[in-house]
Amino acid sequence: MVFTSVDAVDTQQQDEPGGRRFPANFAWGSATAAYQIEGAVAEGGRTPSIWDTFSHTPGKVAGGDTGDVAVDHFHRFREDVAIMRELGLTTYRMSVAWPRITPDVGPDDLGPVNQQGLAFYRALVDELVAAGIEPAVTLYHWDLPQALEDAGGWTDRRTAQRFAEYAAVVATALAPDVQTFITLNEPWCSAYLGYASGVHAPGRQEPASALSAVHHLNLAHGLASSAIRAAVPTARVGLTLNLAWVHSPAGETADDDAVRRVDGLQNRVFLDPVLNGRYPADVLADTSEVTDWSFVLDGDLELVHQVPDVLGVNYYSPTVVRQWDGDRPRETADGHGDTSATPWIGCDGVEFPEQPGRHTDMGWPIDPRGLTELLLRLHREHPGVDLMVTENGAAFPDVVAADGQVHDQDRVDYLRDHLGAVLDAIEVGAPVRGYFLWSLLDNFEWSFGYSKRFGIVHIDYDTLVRTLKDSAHWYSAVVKAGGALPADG
Ligand code: GCO
Repeated sequence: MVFTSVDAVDTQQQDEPGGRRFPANFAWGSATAAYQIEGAVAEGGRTPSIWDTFSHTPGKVAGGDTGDVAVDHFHRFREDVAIMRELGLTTYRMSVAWPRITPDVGPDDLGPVNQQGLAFYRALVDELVAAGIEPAVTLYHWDLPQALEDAGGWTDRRTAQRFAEYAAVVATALAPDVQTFITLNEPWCSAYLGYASGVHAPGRQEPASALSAVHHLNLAHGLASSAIRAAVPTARVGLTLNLAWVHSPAGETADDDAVRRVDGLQNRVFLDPVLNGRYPADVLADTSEVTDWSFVLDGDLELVHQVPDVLGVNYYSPTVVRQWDGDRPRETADGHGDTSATPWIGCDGVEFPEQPGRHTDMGWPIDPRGLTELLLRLHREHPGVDLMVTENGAAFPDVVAADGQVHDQDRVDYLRDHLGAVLDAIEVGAPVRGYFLWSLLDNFEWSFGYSKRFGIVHIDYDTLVRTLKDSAHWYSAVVKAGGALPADG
């Protein structure tokens, strides 16, 4: 299948006139997530997730938006697959909504498997395969069944055990058409935004709970990896992390401690246990006033230590930090929303300064170098682990122009520059196997609701009409040219 067939980088292929080219068999896709696009929240036997509860809580999501209808992908998936086929995409990263599969799950019992829920994903996978598009399935993109949150959510290790059982059910049902199963998407967000800053579901502001969630999410990855490998020995198991390229504006040694703390909390607290079977000692020390980490039980690290066959990297923006001098108001431009509670546990001396230069509609600075740096770091520190860019993209305030088109040149520029950054990493040996653009469609952008547009396909939220943006045409041209990157926009 496409993810496994890139053996070596053929640097001879870079001699396109004025341009550069990706390796043959590089996987070209787009990514979405269930709650952000499906809608139909009460259909097909689905029960509520934490995002249903959160989005229906006044004041949590911009504009009072919810995922009740989203972009109605549940009913329009054939149209959406047809768009991907027209674009020439070779792969698609989608997620499965856990409450569709085991709607009656409780902390001690997975409950019956909902065949209607499985049938929806089966039909979607069949449609993709018929279109020549290889699905990669994320098992957890944040829609935890509400009943599990009511019993403690990710602060309770039983959630990790039930997750592993659910993962095996999905893998068994969708293999062999699906060969790549990504356990978790961005556990950083689930833990810190969900349980510390509270800007994401379930909206708790409890730092100790957030660190407990970090461990139980790591445990969930480990247990689910083992369960999937036992159920489907041929499966490729992945893990997607939103890793950060952390650096200080001037590279001053005075900022080294700030860089170390943020790198620990964002990157190493996930990478080290999963890839090396241990927690970083400095992170345990940095957070010792918040928790003694006694939720890590004997034997847990052996369970967590499941090296993924493919490590997914989600990259949008660099993370620039500085040591705060304590004399002036601390800058908090970390790109994760304003809140009275910080997601940065144990980072009291750190500030996140505003960045000069171009920003996306999320207010995120644009700097493609971070993507190259991240891929090279992973290659250097964890050689032998295949990499994929499982998300990369940008929000801009797109409008349909008088000619009926969406001229999103900002997004084209962003994509061209970031694909160039991926190529920079590949050319010096990073084993990057594919790229998934975030996102195929405009969609429910979590606490920002529908106010931020990440799609290469525009959605009219009144009519749900889909319109290909200029960026969709541009990306399609790159894919259809076999990964030839034009020198200009
Ligand atoms: C995340 C998620 C996506 C987002 C995207 C843009 O990173 O938050 O994986 O669901 O929509 O990243 O913020």
